[in-house]
Amino acid sequence: MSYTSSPLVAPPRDWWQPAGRDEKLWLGIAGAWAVSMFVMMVIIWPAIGGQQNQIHDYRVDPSDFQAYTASFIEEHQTGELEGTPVVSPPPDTDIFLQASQFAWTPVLELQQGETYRILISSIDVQHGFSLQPDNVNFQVLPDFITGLEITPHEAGEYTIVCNEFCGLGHHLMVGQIIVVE
Ligand SMILES: [Cu+2]
Repeated sequence: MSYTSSPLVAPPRDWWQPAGRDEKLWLGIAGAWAVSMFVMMVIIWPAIGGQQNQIHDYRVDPSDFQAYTASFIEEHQTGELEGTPVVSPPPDTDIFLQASQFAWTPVLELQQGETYRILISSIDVQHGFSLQPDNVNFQVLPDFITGLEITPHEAGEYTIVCNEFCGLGHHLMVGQIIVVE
């Protein structure tokens, strides 16, 4: 009785033999695929379809950021939505969006077709900015501002969800951007 195909028997020790033809072929395909994905990520995607967000990063003290957001709200508040201030800023001002456990402050009301610069930061722990139903995603960290340049092309209500687990109320952390015509 032969046991050569049993998993208990070590396979023949021939790993030092030169790679076979099909092995070389698969390595070649995998290598070419990796290079083409890299080229797509760095060159094709940003160039075609505008899928790369314009992001500028700055350092900030969380308590300063909180103060900037408060004075921004004071200056441009136009209403309130379920306890959160609604702000309608002109396009040429710096817009502040503050992430905290467990809220996005304020609700932003923006004009369709205008270009805005939104400065986003956290005043406590790490959060994640995810704009629904559009596919805009990035991390929001205390001490750093993420400056996002956006031009909303379609009117409607957009939801911001936190996609980085930030504590017990994480699932309640929902904000809003309203785009009006
Ligand atoms: Cu969060």
